[in-house]
Amino acid sequence: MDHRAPSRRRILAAGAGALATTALGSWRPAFADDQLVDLPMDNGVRRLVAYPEKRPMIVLTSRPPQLETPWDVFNQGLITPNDAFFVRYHNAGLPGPIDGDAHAIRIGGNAVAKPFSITVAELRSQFRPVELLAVNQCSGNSRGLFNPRVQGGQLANGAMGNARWVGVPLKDILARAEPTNAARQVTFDGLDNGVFGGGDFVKALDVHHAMDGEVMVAYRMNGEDIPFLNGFPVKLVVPGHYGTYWVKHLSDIQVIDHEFDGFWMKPAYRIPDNDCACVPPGQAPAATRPIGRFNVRSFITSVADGARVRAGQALAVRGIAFDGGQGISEVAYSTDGGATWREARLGTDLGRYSFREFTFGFTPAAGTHDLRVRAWNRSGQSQPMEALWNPAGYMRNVVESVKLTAA
Ligand SMILES: Nc1nc2c(c(=O)[nH]1)N[C@H]1C(S)=C(S)[C@@H](COP(=O)(O)O)O[C@H]1N2
Ligand SMILES: [Mo]
Repeated sequence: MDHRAPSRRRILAAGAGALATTALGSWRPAFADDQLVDLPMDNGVRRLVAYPEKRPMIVLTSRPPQLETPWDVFNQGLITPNDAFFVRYHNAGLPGPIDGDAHAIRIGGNAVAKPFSITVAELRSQFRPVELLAVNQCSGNSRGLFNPRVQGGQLANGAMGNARWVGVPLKDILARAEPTNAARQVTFDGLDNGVFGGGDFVKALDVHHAMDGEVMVAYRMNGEDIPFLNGFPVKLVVPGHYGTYWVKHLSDIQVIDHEFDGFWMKPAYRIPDNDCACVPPGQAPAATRPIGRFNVRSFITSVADGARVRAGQALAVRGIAFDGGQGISEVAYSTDGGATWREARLGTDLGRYSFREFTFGFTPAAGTHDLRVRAWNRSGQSQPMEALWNPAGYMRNVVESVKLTAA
């Protein structure tokens, strides 16, 4: 059992009780729906709360806000609405109010000839914008489903989303600073801070990745300003790569002549340095590398695990697949627990970084059925039938099982 849609989830009335206030000024949580959701894991009961600019979302932590997208959103369209897009922060020191035009980004470091500072208003007017549909997914998406369990945010499958990003290629911004031959990496820092001054969230990319023309400083998300909790006014978009690199409230970019080894690059956000990025449960990897591109995933979105349907009646089954940027080339489905497979129909190709829709028809006979989907990308990479394990609970991409009963 890998996920349940809301119809199947136990929706429980929440008891009275206030959450701690957040760093969001005078805002207090409003229990508009007074609902709880029960994710398919032990201790999976979470509160649904509507934060600023957000519909009721699954709360993992409230300080800082960490919000998971309710599963039914993924069946409503291939673009994840801004008010339903997941939220992840490491530190509770969120920025105060930000002027979205006057906010400045500094570009410097010991490997540029001409450091400069630019406001978001100038970024919009002085550079040619690009647009891209791309999935953002947390490295720890689905971590709560690991068996054996691992430490860290106990997420189900809702720490992912697909959005249309508009911004300026990082390459064009960096070029203005004239990187020198010594440039090795580029670091990215945002306005949020550790509460006691430590632990500031800083990430790094190799300079040739930063200059690939796809990495973008985005200022629009689905045709609107980026919601505050998703990084207003500017965030780094790193197509095909895990969310950890998508630095929010971006304020400082440095081109440096060495490999950055700040905490959030080392020891955090590293995976076993082998082909499967996995180790036998309970073991520590011999060597690690920074996490990189998404692996292949696919999900049925139109049928909830545990659903009951009419026997003999045709079902139109639908879902989503994505990968780290090769593009999805095939989705296979099974209605007998993986014994036999057939090819699903792929929907319109919205770009190799986007969710891709798939559909198939199925007329269940009376009894229980175990539906599975498995996707491939254009490099022939796919999903494991048995879940892989690593100590940090990253990159889960096992073939999911959705059980339904027809009567
Ligand atoms: N400034 C800042 N940016 C950040 C983080 C953070 O803690 N601070 N967390 C990262 C992680 S781990 C993820 S998964 C994504 C989540 O992006 P979202 O909150 O917009 O969905 O933001 C990334 N960017
Ligand atoms: Mo993340």
